[in-house]
Amino acid sequence: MEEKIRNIRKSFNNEIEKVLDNISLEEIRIKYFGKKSEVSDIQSNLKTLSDDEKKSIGALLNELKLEIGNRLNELKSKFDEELLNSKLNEDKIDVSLPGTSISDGSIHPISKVIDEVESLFVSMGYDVVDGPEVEEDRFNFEYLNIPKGHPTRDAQDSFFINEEWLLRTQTSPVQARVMQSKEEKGPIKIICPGKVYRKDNDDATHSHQFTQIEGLVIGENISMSDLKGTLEVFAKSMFGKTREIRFRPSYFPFTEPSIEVDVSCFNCDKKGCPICKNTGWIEILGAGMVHPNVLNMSGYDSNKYNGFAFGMGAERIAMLKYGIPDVRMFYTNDIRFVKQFNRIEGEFK
Ligand code: 2U9
Repeated sequence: MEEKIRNIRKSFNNEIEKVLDNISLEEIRIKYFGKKSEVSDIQSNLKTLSDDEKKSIGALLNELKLEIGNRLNELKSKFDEELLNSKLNEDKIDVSLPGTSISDGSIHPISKVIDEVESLFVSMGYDVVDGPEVEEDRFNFEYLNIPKGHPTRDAQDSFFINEEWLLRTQTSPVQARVMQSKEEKGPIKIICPGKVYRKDNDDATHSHQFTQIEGLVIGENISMSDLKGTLEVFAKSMFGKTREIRFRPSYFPFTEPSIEVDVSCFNCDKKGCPICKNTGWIEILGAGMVHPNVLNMSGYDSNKYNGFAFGMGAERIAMLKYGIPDVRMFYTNDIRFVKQFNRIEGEFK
């Protein structure tokens, strides 16, 4: 066996001299250290030897293994380094070349409006809530005081999926869900932004899909002046601190009384201009005191609780704020359009 070990050493030393790369190095490693190698053979035959032989042959074998292992590792490091150096030489980097410029992304104007409205209302203690876009008839209509046969259902012309399910026509079902799900009926202060769908023919001012932002406040002794104060803060924050608001009577099934809210024209300050169609005022949203039927249907005692609600189209707010003439511009994915909103930051401040 001693002879065998000597021969292995000899042939390894011969062969290793001829190895020039990692591939042949690996072949040698398998040949000398693999399961079917002579080294492995001797190792497994050690148990057949006498105790003395085991000691001496075992020591020789360990010496050989150490020698071969060290040499293999040495060459592996050498070849790895050579490989790395040749790669570095091939891929020479000219650090003086100008870099590839990465253009800035832009936030879509609708997202900007949502972000601005959200942060304003959050600063006034509101929570932001969202809900499903595929909605049940009862949440989209019934619990909002729009029973089957109500004229509003026709006017809204909805995308029905089947008898019970539709694409929501407003974000109000989100508020209805919050009211219904409250185990202990108590105060609520939420805003709900999201996409809504109506069967409109698309033109400069209509889109079959648009974005609503609605708000709901429920509590005890909430008054119309709470609503007015809240909306005044909103109008000043969105359209400039010298803005005024006015209420006009309106009708929505879910609020009573219902109002439409105008803001004094930010372009002409009520003098009259094409933006306000010479009226000095621009309609920005609808609102009202929550209808007692809506409160009762969601388990609130309308003798104890009341509240206000408001709703706006984010597209309309963005069109006014940024002077966008056509609602379709929001949805045609023209990067040149979106890029313009990199520059505009709080221009009414
Ligand atoms: C609940 C109770 C009341 C939400 C309201 C409006 C008035 C409104 C329109 C503005 C322009 C929709 O985008 S638009 O077409 N919305 O005028 N929305 S009050 O009232 C609610 C909502 C939920 C439970």
